[in-house]
Amino acid sequence: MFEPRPEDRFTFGLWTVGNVGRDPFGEPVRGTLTPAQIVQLLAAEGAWGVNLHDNDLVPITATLAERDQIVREFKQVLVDTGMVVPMATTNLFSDPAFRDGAFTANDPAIRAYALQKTMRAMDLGVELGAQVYVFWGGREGVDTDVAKNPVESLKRYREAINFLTHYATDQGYNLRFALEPKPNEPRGDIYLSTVGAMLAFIQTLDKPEMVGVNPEMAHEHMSGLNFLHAVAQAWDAGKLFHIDLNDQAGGRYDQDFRFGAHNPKAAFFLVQFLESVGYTGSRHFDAHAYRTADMEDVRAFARGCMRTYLILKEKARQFTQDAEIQSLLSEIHADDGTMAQFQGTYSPDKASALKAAQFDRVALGQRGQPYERLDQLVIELLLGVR
Ligand code: GCO
Ligand code: MN
Ligand code: MN
Repeated sequence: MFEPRPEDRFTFGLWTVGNVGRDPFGEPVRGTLTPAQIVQLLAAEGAWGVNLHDNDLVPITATLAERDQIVREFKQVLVDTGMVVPMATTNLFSDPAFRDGAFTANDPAIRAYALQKTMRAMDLGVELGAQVYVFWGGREGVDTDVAKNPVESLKRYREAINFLTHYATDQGYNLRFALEPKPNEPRGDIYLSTVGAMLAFIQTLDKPEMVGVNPEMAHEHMSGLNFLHAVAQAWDAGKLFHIDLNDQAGGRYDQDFRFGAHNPKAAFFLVQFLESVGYTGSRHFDAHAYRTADMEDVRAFARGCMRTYLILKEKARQFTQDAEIQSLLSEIHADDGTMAQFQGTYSPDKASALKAAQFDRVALGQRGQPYERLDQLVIELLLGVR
């Protein structure tokens, strides 16, 4: 039970299990794995696919000939392991050239270089089969607002995404863009910091239909926000093109914990949501093992992400089968239909009828809701005693 299968659509970034455990205070604790070794490890643990930044596979210093050979060999590894690459992205944050950002950098040459690098990385992603292209603006921000005008930055960001949607269309690529918000780290403040901000920005683009979001659990939690609500709004807008699953305690550094490691209850409601609405995209884990992990523990980390998802999916199924939970839910959602005359689409008649209606406000205010009982049932379900 809880063995991952390809239809579960579990993916990891090359950079996740490949994380060597460097942090601002310490050197790497694990050796570097080659992309081939990472793909083999993930395939052995039951993942469906692997995602990558251009430079996770092709070093930034590689010549065109080296690039082609690396890609050829990597494609063979994919064939050998049966793994797919559903998503690709650009590293626009590691190289010193991007110290002031990429699309929003003040230096026009850096903005142009960032566009060039992204077009090449899109070519690479498409060559590997990617259909989703992620944009995480890790350094698209400031450490001090004296550096950039925030409106000008949005204009630059918009211009870059527009340019790239036109490029993808011109090339005939079957690619959808997924913009990934984050509030901070590695910049003091990153532009378009939340899913809500990103959704509003998308509507200002030339080709909004091509662009959606890649919400990340840790990123919304870093802002103290409810990830489920962010995902639900993206879904409602038809913009949930991808998702980054991990975990994060509020008020901490950027932790990228194993999915469900910190807040299994929030993870449960998220899995329940994704499964019940019929989300068909990747379940992508953007997390990494604790710095204390050795390679065996890194495998345990990868297995743990997928197992927790599947366990929570099973809990979501039990939730729908649990008579007590379901009867409380029908009590909560009861509707005798008498209010329907006042609700739904506006009409002048409805509005006058509603204005004239009598409500017993005091009685309405006396009615409670059994959310304590219901929530405790959820807790007991999650704790395994139901
Ligand atoms: C982070 C981000 C990244 C992106 C990745 C793919 O906090 O570092 O979540 O891991 O998701 O660059 O775009
Ligand atoms: Mn992140
Ligand atoms: Mn991410």
